Amino acid sequence: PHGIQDVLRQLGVEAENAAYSTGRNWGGSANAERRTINAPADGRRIASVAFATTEDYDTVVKTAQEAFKTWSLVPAPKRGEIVRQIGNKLREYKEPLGKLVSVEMGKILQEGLGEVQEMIDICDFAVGLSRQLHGFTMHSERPAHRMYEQYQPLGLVGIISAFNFPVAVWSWNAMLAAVCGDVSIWKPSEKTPLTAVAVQHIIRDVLVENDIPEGVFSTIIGGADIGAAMAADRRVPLVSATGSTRMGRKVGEVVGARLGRALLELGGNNAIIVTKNADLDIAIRAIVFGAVGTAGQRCTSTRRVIIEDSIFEEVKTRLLAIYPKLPIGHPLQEGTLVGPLIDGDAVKMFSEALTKVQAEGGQLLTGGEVLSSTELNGGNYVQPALVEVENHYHTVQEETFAPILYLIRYSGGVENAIALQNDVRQGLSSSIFTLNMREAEAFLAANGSDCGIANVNIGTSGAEIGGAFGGEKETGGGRESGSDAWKIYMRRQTNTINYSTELPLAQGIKFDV
Ligand code: UN1
Repeated sequence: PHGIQDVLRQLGVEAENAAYSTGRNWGGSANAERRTINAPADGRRIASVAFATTEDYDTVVKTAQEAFKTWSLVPAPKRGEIVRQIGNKLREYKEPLGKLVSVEMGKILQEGLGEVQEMIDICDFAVGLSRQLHGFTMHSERPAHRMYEQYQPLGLVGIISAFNFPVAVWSWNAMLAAVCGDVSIWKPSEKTPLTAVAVQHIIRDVLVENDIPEGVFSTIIGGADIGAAMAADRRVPLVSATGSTRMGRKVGEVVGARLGRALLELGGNNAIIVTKNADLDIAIRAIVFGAVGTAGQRCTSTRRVIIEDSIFEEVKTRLLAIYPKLPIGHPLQEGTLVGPLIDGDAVKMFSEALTKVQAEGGQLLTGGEVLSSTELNGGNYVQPALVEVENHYHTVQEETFAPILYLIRYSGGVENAIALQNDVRQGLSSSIFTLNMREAEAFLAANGSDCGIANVNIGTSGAEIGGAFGGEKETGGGRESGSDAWKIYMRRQTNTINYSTELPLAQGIKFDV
Protein backbone atom coordinates (compact mmCIF):
# COMPACT_ATOMS: atom_id res chain seq x y z
CA PRO A 1 0.00 0.00 0.00
CA HIS A 2 1.10 3.57 -0.74
CA GLY A 3 4.14 2.25 -2.65
CA ILE A 4 6.22 1.73 0.48
CA GLN A 5 8.08 -1.25 -0.98
CA ASP A 6 9.25 1.00 -3.82
CA VAL A 7 10.44 3.55 -1.31
CA LEU A 8 12.33 0.87 0.59
CA ARG A 9 13.98 -0.32 -2.60
CA GLN A 10 14.87 3.23 -3.58
CA LEU A 11 16.48 3.69 -0.18
CA GLY A 12 18.22 0.32 -0.29
CA VAL A 13 16.50 -0.87 2.86
CA GLU A 14 15.17 -4.17 1.55
CA ALA A 15 18.60 -5.23 0.39
CA GLU A 16 20.17 -5.35 3.82
CA ASN A 17 19.89 -7.89 6.58
CA ALA A 18 22.63 -6.63 8.81
CA ALA A 19 22.44 -5.35 12.35
CA TYR A 20 25.06 -2.63 12.12
CA SER A 21 26.90 -0.43 9.70
CA THR A 22 30.23 1.28 10.17
CA GLY A 23 29.88 3.40 7.04
CA ARG A 24 30.14 1.38 3.87
CA ASN A 25 30.12 -2.06 5.41
CA TRP A 26 27.33 -3.84 7.17
CA GLY A 27 27.75 -6.63 9.66
CA GLY A 28 26.07 -8.78 12.24
CA SER A 29 25.56 -12.42 12.96
CA ALA A 30 23.56 -14.47 10.45
CA ASN A 31 21.36 -15.96 13.16
CA ALA A 32 20.69 -12.66 14.89
CA GLU A 33 17.34 -12.02 16.52
CA ARG A 34 15.02 -10.40 14.00
CA ARG A 35 12.27 -7.87 14.55
CA THR A 36 9.35 -7.18 12.30
CA ILE A 37 8.46 -3.53 11.90
CA ASN A 38 4.77 -2.88 11.35
CA ALA A 39 3.28 0.37 10.12
CA PRO A 40 1.43 2.21 12.90
CA ALA A 41 -1.14 3.29 10.29
CA ASP A 42 -2.46 -0.17 9.46
CA GLY A 43 -0.46 -2.70 11.42
CA ARG A 44 0.97 -4.15 8.23
CA ARG A 45 4.51 -5.41 8.04
CA ILE A 46 6.95 -3.01 6.36
CA ALA A 47 10.16 -5.03 6.72
CA SER A 48 12.19 -6.80 9.32
CA VAL A 49 15.57 -5.97 10.81
CA ALA A 50 18.29 -7.89 12.60
CA PHE A 51 19.23 -6.92 16.15
CA ALA A 52 22.88 -6.50 17.06
CA THR A 53 24.55 -8.37 19.89
CA THR A 54 26.90 -6.81 22.43
CA GLU A 55 29.79 -8.40 20.47
CA ASP A 56 28.62 -6.50 17.41
CA TYR A 57 28.61 -3.40 19.58
CA ASP A 58 32.21 -4.02 20.55
CA THR A 59 33.23 -4.37 16.89
CA VAL A 60 31.53 -1.08 16.08
CA VAL A 61 33.25 0.72 18.95
CA LYS A 62 36.69 -0.61 17.96
CA THR A 63 36.16 0.48 14.35
CA ALA A 64 35.03 3.91 15.55
CA GLN A 65 38.09 4.26 17.78
CA GLU A 66 40.32 3.56 14.78
CA ALA A 67 38.40 6.05 12.65
CA PHE A 68 38.73 8.77 15.29
CA LYS A 69 42.51 8.66 14.99
CA THR A 70 42.38 9.95 11.41
CA TRP A 71 39.08 11.85 11.35
CA SER A 72 40.09 14.03 14.31
CA LEU A 73 43.11 15.21 12.30
CA VAL A 74 41.15 16.18 9.18
CA PRO A 75 40.86 20.01 9.18
CA ALA A 76 37.44 21.06 10.44
CA PRO A 77 36.39 22.87 7.20
CA LYS A 78 37.24 19.69 5.28
CA ARG A 79 35.03 17.74 7.66
CA GLY A 80 32.40 20.38 6.95
CA GLU A 81 32.72 19.63 3.25
CA ILE A 82 31.64 16.03 3.90
CA VAL A 83 28.66 17.28 5.88
CA ARG A 84 27.80 19.62 2.99
CA GLN A 85 27.68 16.62 0.65
CA ILE A 86 25.55 14.68 3.15
CA GLY A 87 23.12 17.63 3.20
CA ASN A 88 22.92 17.53 -0.59
CA LYS A 89 22.27 13.79 -0.59
CA LEU A 90 19.46 14.35 1.90
CA ARG A 91 18.01 16.99 -0.43
CA GLU A 92 18.04 14.37 -3.20
CA TYR A 93 16.29 11.79 -1.01
CA LYS A 94 13.95 14.15 0.84
CA GLU A 95 10.79 12.68 -0.72
CA PRO A 96 11.40 8.97 -0.17
CA LEU A 97 13.01 9.43 3.25
CA GLY A 98 10.20 11.75 4.36
CA LYS A 99 7.73 9.16 3.20
CA LEU A 100 9.48 6.35 5.07
CA VAL A 101 9.55 8.48 8.25
CA SER A 102 5.84 9.00 7.80
CA VAL A 103 5.09 5.31 7.27
CA GLU A 104 7.39 3.88 9.94
CA MET A 105 6.67 6.49 12.63
CA GLY A 106 3.13 7.48 11.66
CA LYS A 107 3.53 11.25 11.47
CA ILE A 108 1.79 12.92 8.53
CA LEU A 109 3.77 13.31 5.31
CA GLN A 110 4.12 17.09 5.78
CA GLU A 111 5.84 16.44 9.09
CA GLY A 112 7.90 13.57 7.66
CA LEU A 113 9.20 15.92 4.98
CA GLY A 114 9.68 18.61 7.63
CA GLU A 115 11.81 16.23 9.62
CA VAL A 116 14.11 15.61 6.65
CA GLN A 117 14.24 19.38 6.09
CA GLU A 118 15.36 19.70 9.71
CA MET A 119 18.25 17.34 8.85
CA ILE A 120 19.17 19.41 5.81
CA ASP A 121 19.05 22.59 7.89
CA ILE A 122 21.37 21.19 10.55
CA CYS A 123 23.81 20.09 7.82
CA ASP A 124 23.92 23.68 6.53
CA PHE A 125 24.38 24.92 10.08
CA ALA A 126 27.21 22.45 10.71
CA VAL A 127 28.99 23.39 7.48
CA GLY A 128 29.14 27.03 8.60
CA LEU A 129 30.11 25.94 12.08
CA SER A 130 33.07 23.99 10.71
CA ARG A 131 34.82 27.34 10.20
CA GLN A 132 33.63 28.80 13.50
CA LEU A 133 34.76 26.47 16.26
CA HIS A 134 36.00 29.52 18.09
CA GLY A 135 37.74 29.77 21.41
CA PHE A 136 38.57 33.00 23.25
CA THR A 137 41.97 34.59 23.63
CA MET A 138 42.70 36.42 26.86
CA HIS A 139 45.42 38.69 28.19
CA SER A 140 47.86 37.01 30.52
CA GLU A 141 48.72 38.70 33.82
CA ARG A 142 52.37 37.80 33.17
CA PRO A 143 54.69 39.66 30.77
CA ALA A 144 55.56 37.98 27.45
CA HIS A 145 52.92 35.33 27.95
CA ARG A 146 50.07 34.43 25.67
CA MET A 147 46.82 32.79 26.73
CA TYR A 148 44.03 31.34 24.72
CA GLU A 149 41.72 28.38 24.58
CA GLN A 150 41.09 25.85 21.90
CA TYR A 151 38.50 23.18 21.24
CA GLN A 152 39.72 19.74 20.27
CA PRO A 153 37.77 16.70 19.10
CA LEU A 154 36.39 14.68 22.00
CA GLY A 155 36.17 11.12 20.67
CA LEU A 156 33.26 8.72 20.28
CA VAL A 157 29.75 10.09 20.59
CA GLY A 158 26.94 7.66 21.37
CA ILE A 159 23.56 8.76 20.08
CA ILE A 160 20.41 7.17 21.48
CA SER A 161 17.41 8.52 19.62
CA ALA A 162 13.66 8.20 20.11
CA PHE A 163 10.93 6.97 17.75
CA ASN A 164 9.17 10.32 17.44
CA PHE A 165 11.95 12.10 15.55
CA PRO A 166 13.59 8.97 14.20
CA VAL A 167 16.17 10.72 12.01
CA ALA A 168 16.34 14.48 12.76
CA VAL A 169 17.69 14.09 16.28
CA TRP A 170 20.46 11.84 14.97
CA SER A 171 21.47 14.55 12.51
CA TRP A 172 21.55 17.27 15.20
CA ASN A 173 24.08 15.16 17.04
CA ALA A 174 25.97 13.37 14.28
CA MET A 175 26.50 16.43 12.06
CA LEU A 176 27.80 18.60 14.89
CA ALA A 177 29.92 15.72 16.16
CA ALA A 178 31.35 15.23 12.65
CA VAL A 179 32.49 18.83 12.15
CA CYS A 180 33.86 18.79 15.70
CA GLY A 181 36.10 15.88 14.68
CA ASP A 182 34.20 13.21 16.58
CA VAL A 183 32.92 9.90 15.30
CA SER A 184 29.41 8.81 16.17
CA ILE A 185 27.58 5.58 16.93
CA TRP A 186 23.83 5.77 16.53
CA LYS A 187 21.41 3.47 18.29
CA PRO A 188 18.03 4.38 16.85
CA SER A 189 14.79 3.56 18.63
CA GLU A 190 13.94 -0.12 18.27
CA LYS A 191 10.51 1.06 17.09
CA THR A 192 11.94 2.93 14.09
CA PRO A 193 15.13 1.25 12.84
CA LEU A 194 14.22 1.27 9.13
CA THR A 195 14.62 5.02 8.75
CA ALA A 196 18.04 4.70 10.38
CA VAL A 197 19.04 1.97 7.93
CA ALA A 198 17.80 4.19 5.10
CA VAL A 199 19.86 7.16 6.32
CA GLN A 200 22.95 4.99 6.50
CA HIS A 201 22.37 3.99 2.87
CA ILE A 202 21.89 7.60 1.82
CA ILE A 203 25.13 8.80 3.40
CA ARG A 204 27.10 5.74 2.25
CA ASP A 205 27.60 7.19 -1.26
CA VAL A 206 29.22 10.29 0.23
CA LEU A 207 31.49 8.19 2.45
CA VAL A 208 32.57 5.99 -0.47
CA GLU A 209 33.08 8.87 -2.92
CA ASN A 210 35.29 10.69 -0.41
CA ASP A 211 37.10 7.64 0.88
CA ILE A 212 36.07 8.36 4.48
CA PRO A 213 37.48 5.79 6.91
CA GLU A 214 35.15 3.10 8.14
CA GLY A 215 33.65 4.03 11.52
CA VAL A 216 33.12 7.80 11.28
CA PHE A 217 29.33 7.37 11.13
CA SER A 218 28.10 4.07 12.56
CA THR A 219 24.63 2.77 13.21
CA ILE A 220 23.76 -0.15 15.40
CA ILE A 221 20.27 -1.62 15.46
CA GLY A 222 19.32 -3.15 18.76
CA GLY A 223 17.51 -3.06 22.03
CA ALA A 224 18.00 -1.51 25.43
CA ASP A 225 21.08 -3.70 26.06
CA ILE A 226 23.00 -1.77 23.40
CA GLY A 227 22.02 1.57 24.95
CA ALA A 228 23.06 0.27 28.36
CA ALA A 229 26.43 -0.91 27.01
CA MET A 230 27.02 2.52 25.50
CA ALA A 231 26.15 4.31 28.74
CA ALA A 232 28.59 2.18 30.71
CA ASP A 233 31.39 2.33 28.14
CA ARG A 234 34.41 4.48 29.05
CA ARG A 235 35.44 4.46 25.41
CA VAL A 236 32.42 6.68 24.71
CA PRO A 237 33.10 10.06 26.37
CA LEU A 238 29.75 11.57 25.37
CA VAL A 239 26.36 9.88 25.30
CA SER A 240 23.52 11.91 23.88
CA ALA A 241 20.14 10.45 24.74
CA THR A 242 16.67 11.57 23.72
CA GLY A 243 13.57 9.92 25.12
CA SER A 244 11.63 9.43 28.32
CA THR A 245 12.76 10.76 31.69
CA ARG A 246 12.86 7.15 32.92
CA MET A 247 15.33 6.13 30.22
CA GLY A 248 17.37 9.31 30.56
CA ARG A 249 17.68 8.99 34.30
CA LYS A 250 19.21 5.53 33.87
CA VAL A 251 21.59 6.67 31.15
CA GLY A 252 22.52 9.80 33.11
CA GLU A 253 23.25 7.83 36.28
CA VAL A 254 25.45 5.28 34.54
CA VAL A 255 27.34 7.88 32.48
CA GLY A 256 27.66 10.10 35.56
CA ALA A 257 29.07 7.26 37.66
CA ARG A 258 32.00 6.99 35.25
CA LEU A 259 32.21 10.82 35.06
CA GLY A 260 31.42 10.80 31.36
CA ARG A 261 29.32 13.43 29.66
CA ALA A 262 25.62 12.90 29.14
CA LEU A 263 23.56 15.14 26.90
CA LEU A 264 19.98 14.48 27.92
CA GLU A 265 16.85 15.65 26.17
CA LEU A 266 13.96 14.04 28.02
CA GLY A 267 10.32 14.57 28.84
CA GLY A 268 8.37 17.79 28.62
CA ASN A 269 5.10 19.01 30.11
CA ASN A 270 4.76 22.05 27.95
CA ALA A 271 2.19 24.75 28.53
CA ILE A 272 0.77 27.65 26.59
CA ILE A 273 -0.46 30.58 28.65
CA VAL A 274 -3.33 32.50 27.08
CA THR A 275 -4.08 35.86 28.66
CA LYS A 276 -7.05 38.08 27.94
CA ASN A 277 -4.69 40.18 25.79
CA ALA A 278 -4.01 37.31 23.37
CA ASP A 279 -4.69 37.32 19.65
CA LEU A 280 -6.99 34.32 19.93
CA ASP A 281 -6.97 33.50 16.21
CA ILE A 282 -3.28 32.65 16.26
CA ALA A 283 -3.40 31.25 19.80
CA ILE A 284 -6.02 28.65 18.83
CA ARG A 285 -4.03 27.56 15.78
CA ALA A 286 -0.86 27.22 17.85
CA ILE A 287 -2.65 25.25 20.56
CA VAL A 288 -4.14 22.78 18.10
CA PHE A 289 -0.90 22.27 16.18
CA GLY A 290 1.01 21.86 19.44
CA ALA A 291 -1.45 19.41 20.95
CA VAL A 292 -2.42 17.17 18.04
CA GLY A 293 0.51 17.64 15.64
CA THR A 294 2.56 14.42 15.44
CA ALA A 295 -0.47 13.00 17.33
CA GLY A 296 0.89 14.62 20.50
CA GLN A 297 4.13 12.64 20.30
CA ARG A 298 6.69 15.44 20.26
CA CYS A 299 8.68 16.15 23.37
CA THR A 300 7.59 19.74 22.70
CA SER A 301 3.88 18.87 22.26
CA THR A 302 1.50 21.17 24.09
CA ARG A 303 0.12 19.29 27.09
CA ARG A 304 -1.47 22.14 29.05
CA VAL A 305 -3.20 25.40 28.20
CA ILE A 306 -3.39 27.87 31.07
CA ILE A 307 -6.19 30.29 30.30
CA GLU A 308 -7.28 33.48 32.01
CA ASP A 309 -10.67 33.15 33.64
CA SER A 310 -12.45 35.82 31.60
CA ILE A 311 -11.68 34.13 28.26
CA PHE A 312 -11.71 30.51 29.44
CA GLU A 313 -15.16 29.72 28.03
CA GLU A 314 -14.36 31.34 24.70
CA VAL A 315 -11.10 29.39 24.25
CA LYS A 316 -12.85 26.18 25.29
CA THR A 317 -15.73 26.76 22.86
CA ARG A 318 -13.36 27.47 19.98
CA LEU A 319 -11.31 24.33 20.68
CA LEU A 320 -14.49 22.29 21.02
CA ALA A 321 -15.53 23.46 17.57
CA ILE A 322 -12.27 22.15 16.06
CA TYR A 323 -11.51 18.95 17.97
CA PRO A 324 -14.35 16.67 16.82
CA LYS A 325 -13.69 17.60 13.18
CA LEU A 326 -9.95 16.98 13.13
CA PRO A 327 -9.06 14.95 10.03
CA ILE A 328 -7.69 11.70 11.46
CA GLY A 329 -6.36 9.13 9.07
CA HIS A 330 -3.51 7.57 7.16
CA PRO A 331 -0.42 9.75 7.47
CA LEU A 332 0.22 9.65 3.72
CA GLN A 333 -3.35 10.66 2.90
CA GLU A 334 -3.52 14.26 1.79
CA GLY A 335 -5.54 16.38 4.20
CA THR A 336 -4.86 14.20 7.25
CA LEU A 337 -3.75 16.26 10.23
CA VAL A 338 -3.68 13.53 12.88
CA GLY A 339 -2.01 10.20 12.17
CA PRO A 340 -1.81 7.10 14.36
CA LEU A 341 0.10 6.62 17.61
CA ILE A 342 3.29 4.60 17.37
CA ASP A 343 1.90 1.32 18.76
CA GLY A 344 -0.68 -0.43 20.88
CA ASP A 345 1.14 0.42 24.10
CA ALA A 346 0.85 4.11 23.29
CA VAL A 347 -2.90 3.71 22.73
CA LYS A 348 -3.17 1.96 26.08
CA MET A 349 -1.28 4.75 27.85
CA PHE A 350 -3.60 7.30 26.23
CA SER A 351 -6.71 5.49 27.50
CA GLU A 352 -5.26 4.88 30.95
CA ALA A 353 -4.28 8.52 31.41
CA LEU A 354 -7.82 9.59 30.53
CA THR A 355 -9.33 7.13 33.00
CA LYS A 356 -6.98 8.27 35.74
CA VAL A 357 -7.44 11.98 35.17
CA GLN A 358 -11.22 11.61 35.29
CA ALA A 359 -10.92 9.70 38.56
CA GLU A 360 -8.99 12.67 39.92
CA GLY A 361 -11.81 15.03 38.96
CA GLY A 362 -10.89 15.92 35.38
CA GLN A 363 -13.78 16.64 33.06
CA LEU A 364 -13.46 15.03 29.63
CA LEU A 365 -14.87 17.61 27.20
CA THR A 366 -14.39 15.75 23.92
CA GLY A 367 -12.47 12.86 22.36
CA GLY A 368 -10.69 10.01 24.07
CA GLU A 369 -12.07 7.21 21.93
CA VAL A 370 -9.84 4.51 20.49
CA LEU A 371 -10.73 4.39 16.80
CA SER A 372 -10.94 0.98 15.23
CA SER A 373 -13.27 1.53 12.30
CA THR A 374 -12.54 -0.45 9.16
CA GLU A 375 -11.64 2.60 7.10
CA LEU A 376 -8.81 3.18 9.55
CA ASN A 377 -7.58 -0.34 8.83
CA GLY A 378 -6.78 -1.39 12.36
CA GLY A 379 -4.11 1.26 12.90
CA ASN A 380 -3.33 2.83 16.28
CA TYR A 381 -5.72 5.74 15.97
CA VAL A 382 -7.29 7.74 18.77
CA GLN A 383 -9.60 10.74 18.94
CA PRO A 384 -7.62 13.65 20.48
CA ALA A 385 -8.98 14.60 23.87
CA LEU A 386 -9.65 17.86 25.70
CA VAL A 387 -9.91 17.65 29.48
CA GLU A 388 -10.64 20.40 31.99
CA VAL A 389 -8.36 19.82 34.97
CA GLU A 390 -6.42 21.32 37.83
CA ASN A 391 -2.68 21.55 37.48
CA HIS A 392 -1.84 19.55 40.61
CA TYR A 393 -3.55 16.30 39.46
CA HIS A 394 -1.00 13.46 39.32
CA THR A 395 -1.93 12.67 35.74
CA VAL A 396 -1.44 16.29 34.69
CA GLN A 397 1.98 16.31 36.33
CA GLU A 398 3.06 13.35 34.17
CA GLU A 399 3.94 13.43 30.48
CA THR A 400 1.58 11.22 28.48
CA PHE A 401 2.95 10.87 24.95
CA ALA A 402 -0.42 11.19 23.21
CA PRO A 403 -2.91 13.84 22.08
CA ILE A 404 -4.43 14.80 25.42
CA LEU A 405 -4.73 18.50 26.10
CA TYR A 406 -5.43 19.75 29.61
CA LEU A 407 -7.29 23.05 30.03
CA ILE A 408 -6.44 24.90 33.22
CA ARG A 409 -7.96 28.14 34.49
CA TYR A 410 -6.10 30.99 36.15
CA SER A 411 -7.21 34.27 37.63
CA GLY A 412 -5.36 37.36 38.79
CA GLY A 413 -2.11 38.51 37.17
CA VAL A 414 0.10 36.69 34.69
CA GLU A 415 2.40 35.71 37.57
CA ASN A 416 -0.28 33.23 38.66
CA ALA A 417 -0.26 31.63 35.23
CA ILE A 418 3.54 31.46 35.23
CA ALA A 419 3.51 29.81 38.66
CA LEU A 420 1.16 27.11 37.36
CA GLN A 421 3.20 26.60 34.22
CA ASN A 422 6.39 26.15 36.25
CA ASP A 423 4.74 23.88 38.79
CA VAL A 424 5.68 20.60 37.08
CA ARG A 425 8.86 18.53 37.23
CA GLN A 426 9.68 18.93 33.53
CA GLY A 427 11.10 22.10 31.95
CA LEU A 428 11.34 21.83 28.19
CA SER A 429 9.12 24.27 26.30
CA SER A 430 6.64 27.00 27.16
CA SER A 431 4.85 29.87 25.54
CA ILE A 432 2.57 32.82 26.17
CA PHE A 433 0.02 34.41 23.90
CA THR A 434 -0.40 38.07 24.69
CA LEU A 435 -0.06 41.40 22.92
CA ASN A 436 0.67 43.07 26.25
CA MET A 437 4.34 43.90 26.59
CA ARG A 438 4.38 43.72 30.38
CA GLU A 439 2.91 40.22 30.39
CA ALA A 440 5.32 39.02 27.70
CA GLU A 441 8.37 40.42 29.47
CA ALA A 442 7.22 39.05 32.84
CA PHE A 443 7.05 35.61 31.20
CA LEU A 444 10.64 35.98 29.92
CA ALA A 445 12.08 37.47 33.13
CA ALA A 446 14.35 35.70 35.63
CA ASN A 447 11.28 34.75 37.65
CA GLY A 448 9.29 33.92 34.51
CA SER A 449 9.20 30.63 32.62
CA ASP A 450 11.75 28.12 33.95
CA CYS A 451 11.93 26.18 30.67
CA GLY A 452 14.74 25.80 28.13
CA ILE A 453 12.42 27.22 25.48
CA ALA A 454 10.10 30.18 26.13
CA ASN A 455 8.15 31.64 23.21
CA VAL A 456 5.87 34.62 22.75
CA ASN A 457 2.96 34.29 20.32
CA ILE A 458 4.38 31.00 19.00
CA GLY A 459 3.40 27.57 20.29
CA THR A 460 5.58 25.19 22.29
CA SER A 461 6.62 22.89 19.43
CA GLY A 462 8.30 23.33 16.09
CA ALA A 463 11.58 24.96 17.12
CA GLU A 464 14.06 26.06 14.45
CA ILE A 465 17.44 24.32 14.47
CA GLY A 466 19.40 27.58 14.92
CA GLY A 467 18.62 27.83 18.62
CA ALA A 468 19.94 25.57 21.36
CA PHE A 469 17.30 22.90 22.00
CA GLY A 470 16.63 21.31 25.37
CA GLY A 471 15.27 21.98 28.81
CA GLU A 472 15.69 22.09 32.55
CA LYS A 473 14.69 20.02 35.57
CA GLU A 474 13.64 16.47 34.60
CA THR A 475 14.07 17.34 30.93
CA GLY A 476 17.73 16.72 31.67
CA GLY A 477 19.53 20.03 31.11
CA GLY A 478 21.13 19.16 27.75
CA ARG A 479 21.25 21.46 24.75
CA GLU A 480 21.43 20.15 21.19
CA SER A 481 21.31 21.64 17.72
CA GLY A 482 22.08 25.36 17.23
CA SER A 483 23.74 28.25 19.06
CA ASP A 484 26.84 27.01 20.93
CA ALA A 485 25.47 23.52 21.63
CA TRP A 486 28.52 22.23 19.69
CA LYS A 487 30.78 22.86 22.67
CA ILE A 488 29.73 19.69 24.48
CA TYR A 489 31.08 17.66 21.53
CA MET A 490 34.58 19.04 22.07
CA ARG A 491 37.38 18.92 24.58
CA ARG A 492 38.12 22.41 25.83
CA GLN A 493 41.71 23.31 26.52
CA THR A 494 43.28 26.45 27.99
CA ASN A 495 46.80 27.18 26.76
CA THR A 496 49.34 29.53 28.32
CA ILE A 497 52.60 30.11 26.45
CA ASN A 498 55.67 31.78 27.92
CA TYR A 499 57.98 33.39 25.35
CA SER A 500 60.15 35.24 27.91
CA THR A 501 63.43 34.22 29.57
CA GLU A 502 61.84 34.42 33.04
CA LEU A 503 59.43 32.10 34.81
CA PRO A 504 57.01 34.42 36.60
CA LEU A 505 54.35 32.58 38.60
CA ALA A 506 50.67 33.42 38.55
CA GLN A 507 49.28 35.34 41.53
CA GLY A 508 52.79 36.84 41.99
CA ILE A 509 53.98 33.86 44.05
CA LYS A 510 57.71 33.89 44.85
CA PHE A 511 59.36 30.49 44.70
CA ASP A 512 63.11 30.83 44.18
CA VAL A 513 65.11 27.67 43.68
C1 UN1 B 1 11.46 16.02 19.90
O1 UN1 B 1 10.24 15.92 19.98
O2 UN1 B 1 12.22 15.19 20.44
O3 UN1 B 1 10.77 21.68 18.28
C2 UN1 B 1 12.15 17.05 19.10
C3 UN1 B 1 10.23 20.70 17.75
C4 UN1 B 1 11.04 19.89 16.78
C5 UN1 B 1 11.91 18.92 17.51
C6 UN1 B 1 11.21 18.09 18.53
N1 UN1 B 1 11.84 20.77 15.98
O4 UN1 B 1 9.08 20.39 17.98
